[in-house]
Amino acid sequence: MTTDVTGLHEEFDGERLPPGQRKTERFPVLSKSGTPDWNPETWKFEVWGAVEEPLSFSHEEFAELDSVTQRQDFHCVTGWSKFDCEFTGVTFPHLADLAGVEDDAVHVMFHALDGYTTDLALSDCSREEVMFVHEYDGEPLPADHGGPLRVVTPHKYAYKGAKWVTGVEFLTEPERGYWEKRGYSVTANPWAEERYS
Ligand SMILES: Nc1nc2c(c(=O)[nH]1)N[C@H]1C(S)=C(S)[C@@H](COP(=O)(O)O)O[C@H]1N2
Ligand SMILES: [Mo]
Repeated sequence: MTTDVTGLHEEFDGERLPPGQRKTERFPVLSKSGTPDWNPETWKFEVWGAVEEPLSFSHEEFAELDSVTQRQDFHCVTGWSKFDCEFTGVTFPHLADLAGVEDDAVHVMFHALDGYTTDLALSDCSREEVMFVHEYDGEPLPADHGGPLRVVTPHKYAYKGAKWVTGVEFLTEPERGYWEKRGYSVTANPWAEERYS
């Protein structure tokens, strides 16, 4: 079953195509550096910080978590949007429940294999459409698009979705990620054109 969340722009009082974006049929690849190698034997995904139960999953263990499939739009801050991506993965709220988020957690940092980081308020992550994705259009997520595992954030510009994600850190005070340190918006709402801060 596929849940269609391409209508979420209504919540932000915007059109499906956010202002200043153009629609592309391709799925461009955008990375700060190249596509990192990963080893299925040693790959780990970890949850730590302000949680009751820090978690660590092998690739096999992560694959056993409950997955859902959603149809989502994807908005890159450089100006392209791709509609109707089918992503399969584990929702952020499900993973947060497994770890038990502490009451004083307010912010989240995502960590990735290429050294990329990105930060987002916990309230912006606690949504069913924020997912840890391992399949795209029914196939294993291609390495260029962040395989084996990436985050997607259809209500935010796509730099909030860490490719090659290896961990989630729950923070009691906001910290800044890779692009956020370089002047990109922390909140990144495409319908308010929050590109820079
Ligand atoms: N680990 C990592 N994740 C990343 C990036 C990156 O450089 N490294 N780039 C971000 C940016 S700016 C965008 S637009 C999307 C691009 O995803 P795509 O290459 O699948 O289109 O990934 C985001 N996640
Ligand atoms: Mo981007």
